[in-house]
Amino acid sequence: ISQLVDHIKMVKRKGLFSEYAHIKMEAPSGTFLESKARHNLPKNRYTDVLAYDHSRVKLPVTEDNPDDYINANYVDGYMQKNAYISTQGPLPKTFEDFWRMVWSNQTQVIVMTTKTIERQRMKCGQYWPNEETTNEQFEEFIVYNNTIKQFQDYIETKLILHNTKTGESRNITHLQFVTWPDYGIPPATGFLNFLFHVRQTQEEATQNMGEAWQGHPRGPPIVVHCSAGIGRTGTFVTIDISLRRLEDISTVDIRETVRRIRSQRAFSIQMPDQYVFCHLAVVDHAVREGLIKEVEAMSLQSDSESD
Ligand code: PTR
Ligand code: PTR
Repeated sequence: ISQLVDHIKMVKRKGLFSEYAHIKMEAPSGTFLESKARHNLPKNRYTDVLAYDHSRVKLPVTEDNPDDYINANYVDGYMQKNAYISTQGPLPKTFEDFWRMVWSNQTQVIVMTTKTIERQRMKCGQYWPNEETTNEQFEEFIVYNNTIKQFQDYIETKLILHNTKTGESRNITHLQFVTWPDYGIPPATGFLNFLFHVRQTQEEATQNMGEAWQGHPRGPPIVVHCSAGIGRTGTFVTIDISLRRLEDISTVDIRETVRRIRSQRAFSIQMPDQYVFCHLAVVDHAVREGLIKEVEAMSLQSDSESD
């Protein structure tokens, strides 16, 4: 049976490719004026990956930092406004901005789906101290690395973010998935384990916040980034939203989910294979949880096909 499922998945792939091609053809639904402003250009990792004005994250303005721009957008989750912040891999020039964003959004969990260096190219700056018991200062913030724990496909680092201006410290969990090539797709099982680890961490962190958090019960925005903050980040967010919906009302609508995400973080999901992977991951999860049998998994695949 599993060979048959694989075969059918292969055949369906063509339909999903064309569905994705249609989504990709849609024109952007907003402007990128701040991203394109001359003084902000050096803050973009890629000249062609910009942040919509209408959903961009604005940094708190202070006398030392009069500028509110960072290449990051709020993205809604399943029945949850601003569940995520999708952003590019920080540049040395934007490390401080990144930590200001984490602080001002009360973020507790950072999801990183890239390695800092891939194929000998810098994909993301080393914006956190990556050795246990070391620390690093970024303007008014000191970041301490408390512990590092290795898992098969990812690394969990417990950080403390100290704000020297207010004297407060917060626990931040940094979860880095390390087996996902850019423009490619990750191992499904490893990816799902990672996603559920992220959720568990966010849940615990939100509980621990107690009164300090007054927003949605699922907590403050999770910061998600890869290199550009669109391909792998978009895939992560799509699957998380789709699984929430599946758990709640037993359906998925991956096409609409991707379109909605793209209306907040432009260009989310970069490769046809990533779009297909969203479907495969949902099916894998559903089979694993006994929500559907393998035979039904096939019809789920065909439901999500368009033409
Ligand atoms: N201009 C860049 C390039 O293609 O090199 C844009 C880019 C880079 C787009 C990486 C997507 C990328 O993948 P991800 O969003 O997964 O880091
Ligand atoms: N270097 C990127 C790429 O080739 O994928 C540049 C790029 C980024 C091109 C986004 C197009 C993009 O938009 P869309 O995903 O809507 O095609």
